[in-house]
Amino acid sequence: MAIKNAYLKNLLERVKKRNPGEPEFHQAVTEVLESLEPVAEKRQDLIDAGVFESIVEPERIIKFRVPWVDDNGNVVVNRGFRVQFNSALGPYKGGLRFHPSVYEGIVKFLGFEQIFKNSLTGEGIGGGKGGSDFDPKGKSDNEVMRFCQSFMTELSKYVGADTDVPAGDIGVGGREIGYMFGQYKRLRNEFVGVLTGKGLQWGGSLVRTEATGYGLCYYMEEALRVTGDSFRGKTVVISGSGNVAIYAAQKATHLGAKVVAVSDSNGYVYDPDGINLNTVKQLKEVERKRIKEYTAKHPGAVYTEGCSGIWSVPCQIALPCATQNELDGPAAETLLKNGLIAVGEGANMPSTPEAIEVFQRNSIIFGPAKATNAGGVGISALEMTQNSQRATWSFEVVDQKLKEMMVSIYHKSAEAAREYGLAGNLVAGANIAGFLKVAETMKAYGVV
Ligand code: NDP
Ligand code: 2IT
Repeated sequence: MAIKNAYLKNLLERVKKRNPGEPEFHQAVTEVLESLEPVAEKRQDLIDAGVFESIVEPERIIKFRVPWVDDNGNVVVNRGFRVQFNSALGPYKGGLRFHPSVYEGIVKFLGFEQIFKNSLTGEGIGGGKGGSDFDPKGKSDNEVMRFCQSFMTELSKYVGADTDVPAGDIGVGGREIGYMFGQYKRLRNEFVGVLTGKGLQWGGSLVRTEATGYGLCYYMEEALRVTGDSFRGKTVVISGSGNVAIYAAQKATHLGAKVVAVSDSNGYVYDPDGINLNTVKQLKEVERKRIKEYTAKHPGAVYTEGCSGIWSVPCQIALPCATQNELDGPAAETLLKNGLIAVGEGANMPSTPEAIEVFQRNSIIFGPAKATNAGGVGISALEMTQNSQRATWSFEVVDQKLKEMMVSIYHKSAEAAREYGLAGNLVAGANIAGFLKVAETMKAYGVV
């Protein structure tokens, strides 16, 4: 779908020119501006206020050296980033990704998506993202600790409980958040909610660990429900085997589905009896091993090298929960041939534009990442609220709030799509609903 609106078309060209060599950022901006065409047509006031111009430009980008010493005494230098994209609705909020593929374009695409996602949660949080090209894989706990301490030593100058509140993402879980929180507390002599995803003894919220995966399933269950369907009795394929994938698998199973495949960056396992989540958790959360090892405990399961083959496993519901652009056009066609009815994105931007086109053309229920995976950051915002109040809410209370948030995000998106003449298009609906709240706020602030 090419942009026809002359103003948006020109803006997109300028974004590409101004941010060369950043294809993921171009992809994320293109999708949002395409969705916003009917808004631009109706709302000249937002164009005049400079909102479209401003929203594609980060408020601030911080880029820094992260030196640390490995177990052999060698000095290693990584690169750290924090993109503070938009603070119209509240403190910058978004995860930190530690993965060798991280560079400015990845952090910008994630930070840009985060603006609209965070708006959809209904909480007061702006959009940001950060990370490093550090690879935690194969590193000792001490190496990870030294890296995290060095990373936070620099990052601490720019973040704060009312300024910018990072959290986890790929390669950043409870262990890394602990090392970074400890270092921040030491440097600043302040015990404050500067990070979310903390341990339960030191300010973390119940349900934050489960929130992204559970939230994804709550959104998809609502999307299925309005068509008279549900997860019950469905076969589900989930890519990844990290935080999002594990808890998506757990909730899909609670809801009566059978999850038959999960993956990591090396390959995927297919278990016709249904994936045993205790084994996956033990392998991934405790032993930090490869998914390949799953078959040692479950001889009926089959391991296949190469992660992209997972989409050839027949299923009715596909939940991509690993990384960006992991599900392409041909994979979408294969899923379709094998009886697909719905796709819910747990990862950020996991489907390529070609894949989304295949799903939408064939009336597959397609839940886009910035709506479907918003439960993680949504519960992060509730962690911030609990920290401000020095309160601790029960699992049941937070889980109920998560459910309500995800159902509300689904309906907000569906309603915005209808209002702008794009009924059934949950991608456009999420982009429009997420955008409008930020845009009206930016307009109210004037040119700042
Ligand atoms: P984890 O690090 O816990 O798990 C990531 C999983 O994806 C691992 O199985 C990993 O395999 C796989 N993976 C990562 N990179 C690649 C790659 N390049 N190719 C193939 N597989 C890959 O991260 P999360 O579960 O937290 O994050 C997964 C996705 O969900 C990301 O897109 C993230 O941005 C998104 N997300 C996360 C949220 C959260 O709260 N954690 C919230 C919203 C979105 P391996 O171990 O081999 O690297
Ligand atoms: O992509 C995401 O929304 C996250 N990684 C979670 C961010 C957060 O601040 O909880």
